[in-house]
Amino acid sequence: MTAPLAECQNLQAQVESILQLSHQETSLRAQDTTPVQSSLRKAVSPTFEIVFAGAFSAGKSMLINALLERELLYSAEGHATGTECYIFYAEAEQEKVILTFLSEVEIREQAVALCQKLELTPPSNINQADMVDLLRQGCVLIIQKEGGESKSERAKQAKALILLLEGFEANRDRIHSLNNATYSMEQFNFSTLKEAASYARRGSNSAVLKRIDYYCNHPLLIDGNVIIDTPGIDAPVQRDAELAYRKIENPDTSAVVCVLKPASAGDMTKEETELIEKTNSNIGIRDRLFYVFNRIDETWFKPELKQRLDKLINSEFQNTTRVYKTSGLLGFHGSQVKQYTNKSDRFGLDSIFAESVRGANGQEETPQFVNALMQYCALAGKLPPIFRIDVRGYETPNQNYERILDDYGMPLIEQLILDSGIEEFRSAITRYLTEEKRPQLFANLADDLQPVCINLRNNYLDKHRELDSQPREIEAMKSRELQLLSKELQDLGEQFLQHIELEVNQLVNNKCESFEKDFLLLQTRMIGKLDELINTFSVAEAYSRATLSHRRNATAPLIAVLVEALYYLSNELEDVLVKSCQEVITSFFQRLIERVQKAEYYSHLYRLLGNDAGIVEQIKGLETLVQHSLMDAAKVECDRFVRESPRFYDEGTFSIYQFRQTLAQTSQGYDSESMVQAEPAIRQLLKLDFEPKVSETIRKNFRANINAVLKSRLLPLAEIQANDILQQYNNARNHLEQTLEKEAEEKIAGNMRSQKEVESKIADYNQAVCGINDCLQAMQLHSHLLPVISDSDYKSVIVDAELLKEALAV
Ligand SMILES: Nc1nc2c(ncn2[C@@H]2O[C@H](COP(=O)(O)OP(=O)(O)O)[C@@H](O)[C@H]2O)c(=O)[nH]1
Ligand SMILES: [Mg+2]
Repeated sequence: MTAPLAECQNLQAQVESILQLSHQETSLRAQDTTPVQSSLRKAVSPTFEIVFAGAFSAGKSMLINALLERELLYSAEGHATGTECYIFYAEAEQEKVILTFLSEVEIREQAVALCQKLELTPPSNINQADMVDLLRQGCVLIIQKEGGESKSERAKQAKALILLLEGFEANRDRIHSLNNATYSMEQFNFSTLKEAASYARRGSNSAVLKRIDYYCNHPLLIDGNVIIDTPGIDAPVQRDAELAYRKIENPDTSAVVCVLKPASAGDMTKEETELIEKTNSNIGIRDRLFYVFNRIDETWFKPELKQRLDKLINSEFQNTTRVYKTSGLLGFHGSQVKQYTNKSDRFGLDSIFAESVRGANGQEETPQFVNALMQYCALAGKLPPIFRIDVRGYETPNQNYERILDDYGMPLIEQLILDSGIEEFRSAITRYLTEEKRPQLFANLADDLQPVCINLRNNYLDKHRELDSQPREIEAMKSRELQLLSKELQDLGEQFLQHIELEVNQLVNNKCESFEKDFLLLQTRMIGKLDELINTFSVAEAYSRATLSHRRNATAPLIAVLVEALYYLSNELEDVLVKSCQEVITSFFQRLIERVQKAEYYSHLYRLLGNDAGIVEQIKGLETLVQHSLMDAAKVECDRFVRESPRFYDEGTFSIYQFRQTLAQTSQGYDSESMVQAEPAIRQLLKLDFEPKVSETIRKNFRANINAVLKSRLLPLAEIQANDILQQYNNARNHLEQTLEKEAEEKIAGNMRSQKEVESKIADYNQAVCGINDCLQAMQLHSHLLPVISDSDYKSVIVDAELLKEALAV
């Protein structure tokens, strides 16, 4: 494995320290750093996962075999298996395989799904031999009827079901009912990767394997490269297809090889388009995408397919250079024939193809490769003229194969390999993995870091400059503060005025909750008092007061009793209104003073003057005035209660009716007795008279009075006071002179501290950036370097001062 460059060993910590510095700056918090995090992960990750994805039978597994020039993966016509294969690097003597099986439940699910497709009765229990046998027979029948196991989709599915059932039977003791059992190669007594791979490649075994991990000695896998073979994106078992998509969307996936089928189908399928869209949206993958149009051999003898493919590539894939056209089948087997066969084993018919040659009834079958090669040889114009090949109709394909290879030998195979496009694909992916990958991952990281660094750098420089522009001398700082003083005083006065205006406005518009609560209490008290007065009103007492003031008379009229009552009620109510009003106003001013004292201008004023310029005192003085003026208003208001309601005696009102009734009652005799007996009627009469008057006062008149008084008193006061504050310039100046010295000292010290902080952050930043740049330079990525902050970017003032000192000293 290539050792990571020494210069890049601290890369992760350095990048993280840049991110941390960036997070510390409030102004940069909104910046999205997820791209940096994701590209950092890729750059430092020990593994680089290359996922092969595509439709089933596109030739993914074959392509991987061809890439590694080894028969590792199961590749066959027909049913798509859900096996996921990982191929990791291993030293030659440490090659191994780890096998993970499907659970019995998963196998049954697949069996049921296939039965449904084939319209066979699904097995209730796949452990029951007779039931399984019956199914197998059903499948054999289907295959016969279709004319062979690869003759139709239905035949292929029947074959798949047979393989699944066989695989289950053969591996019964290794398969667990619910969980996925995992075995090492040794547990199977395999001693080489080859043996284990050929076990896994057997169709029936492959059908029941969930995942295979190969550890394989191949230079392509060095440097953490992991090749992953996924089930087809169009796998009939939903879960298998999802597995493939999930792998593509996984952030750990670093590159994707899309193995596409249009060379044999003419067009991209819906799933293939979806695959390309999904890879494009994974930021872990970026442009690390390879498009392989496999099965290119099929276009050689179908010009229409070739045309459609060329058109597709020219229209949809013109933005990428990573487009390859391959024939995995010819490339892989060609290289196997070239490496491992010769005339003595009939160019593989007796060795590498022996298994597929061996027919059921002693007759030889034709391997897929032989058929494909014959087709290739028969192509007019495809081969250079030195190959004058004669494919004879009277010989079997295998005989033709043996003879042709005998005649033309390896040059023909080499031409085939060249035409298969496999070498070109292999060298492109090898170049990418060994030369381009690392630098590209680091370049991506650098590019993602660039904006973060630029922002951070600008932020530090701005802060430093801002602090630099602050005065450094106490005298300078003082004079700056004093310059601002007059404006500050003006602003504070203005703020006070605005505050008072706001308070008044809220009060007038019934928006001050506390005041509304207080006023409601005043209203309830008045209404309560009126009720109490009427309910306890004594006619006897009023009568005796009336006769007392007319000594010559022994009797008094009803009107006299009523007059006494009017005075009595009015005066009692006045006491309540005056007292309640006092309370309302007291608490209003208390609140106002509290709010003023809490306001920012108030403490600011204190800092400038050492006092509040008399604000609170003025407000308190105003309170007394307001109290007096509202007390007078309350008295006037209640004094008017003495008069009857203007409509009281109007014809047709209930009050005049009540009055006549009462009069009729009191006229029964001339002693006090008749009067006292009419007490309820008199109380009723008083109620009729007073209720509207009191209501008018507390609901309308008096509230309007309060509003008017407060408004007309408070606003002028605030204006005068605002002006007063402005006039405090000399006082403020005197006061500030004393306090500023200390404040300036603190402020300068604070600025120095902040500046030191910024400088120390700049140092941290530079350290990280220099480290990263060393790494980038070691990777030859000179055009991706990140910006450092040099002394001259921010230290100019200090440096000048020092130079000056030195110059003076000389
Ligand atoms: N004609 C032709 N057949 C191929 C090619 N590549 C693979 N195949 C055949 O297609 C079938 C499916 O291949 P496989 O590698 O299992 O496809 P996968 O499902 O994508 O893994 C097998 O029978 C292969 O021999 C190719 O380039 N040309
Ligand atoms: Mg496959």
